[in-house]
Amino acid sequence: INLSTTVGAVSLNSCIYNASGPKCTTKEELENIGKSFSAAILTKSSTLELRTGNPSPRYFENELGSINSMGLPNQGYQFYADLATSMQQYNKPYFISVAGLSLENNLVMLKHLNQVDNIDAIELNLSCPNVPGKPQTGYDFERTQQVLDQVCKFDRHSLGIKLPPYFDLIHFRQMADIINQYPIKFVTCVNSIGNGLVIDVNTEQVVIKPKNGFGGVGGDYIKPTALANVRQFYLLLRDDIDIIGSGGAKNGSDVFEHILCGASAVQIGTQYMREGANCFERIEKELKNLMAQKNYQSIDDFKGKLQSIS
Ligand code: RRO
Repeated sequence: INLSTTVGAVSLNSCIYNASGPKCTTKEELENIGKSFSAAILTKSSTLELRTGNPSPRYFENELGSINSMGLPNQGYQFYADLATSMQQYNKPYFISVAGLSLENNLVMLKHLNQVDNIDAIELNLSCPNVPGKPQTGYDFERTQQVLDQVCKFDRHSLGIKLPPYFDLIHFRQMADIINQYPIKFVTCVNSIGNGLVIDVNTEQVVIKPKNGFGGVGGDYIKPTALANVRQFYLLLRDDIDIIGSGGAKNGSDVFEHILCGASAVQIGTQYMREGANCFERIEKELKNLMAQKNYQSIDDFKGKLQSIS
């Protein structure tokens, strides 16, 4: 059984890797991903300058998932660029996530990263929900078009975008019509569901400190929304744009569902945070077992082949 796949022009030995966010901020965390079964190394979203992020507690999880308002803590994009050569030792692609606080910042970062070797792709985050006063670009269609107009000029590295979840069929179509105009190589669906609220009944309190408890929701809570977004964009985007699934995948069966909806690869966020880097080997085994039961040899045997009820 072969789990190999592609993310844009980049080849991966397996279709499972880390989502940007959990445990991918420091050199040690990225090395850990390098040593694991993760098919790629994807960094925490980076900004022009180092950020310490929002005050703690800023992450909480329960049996159903997670809520976070990290506020983009990261070492600054240059740190992740400087790691690119040493990350080559792990013989897997190295992806940098970029989440500038302005279009101008994104352009500065992409222009510089364009000159750096050994970066296999950039995932431009258009969907951070947690920086007070900064709207999610992906919910502003006009703004998204302006951003893509500019960022697509820097295309030496494979460029993909990370989208927020959408909930209306018209919005899927509007966003797909915009993306289809640009040389985007992959689209990652989805970021956390923004500005949810998790409450502790005992204390009658919110569970995270920033923004009075409002934060991005991940894990089981969001799997149906993530699958719907993967499916919609798989059906609406150009054939040469790969869909990367992200949202609620914690076992082989969840990854299978994402691929059935059309994902070429699947990222693990909340479950990687919970379990650590051993999750990649476990989930890979589970996916292979499920494929064996179904007599599938490769991802292409079932990718996108979700059936409707006739
Ligand atoms: O750092 C964060 O607060 C954060 C980001 Br940039 C993001 O894209 N998604 C998220 O759930 N948290």
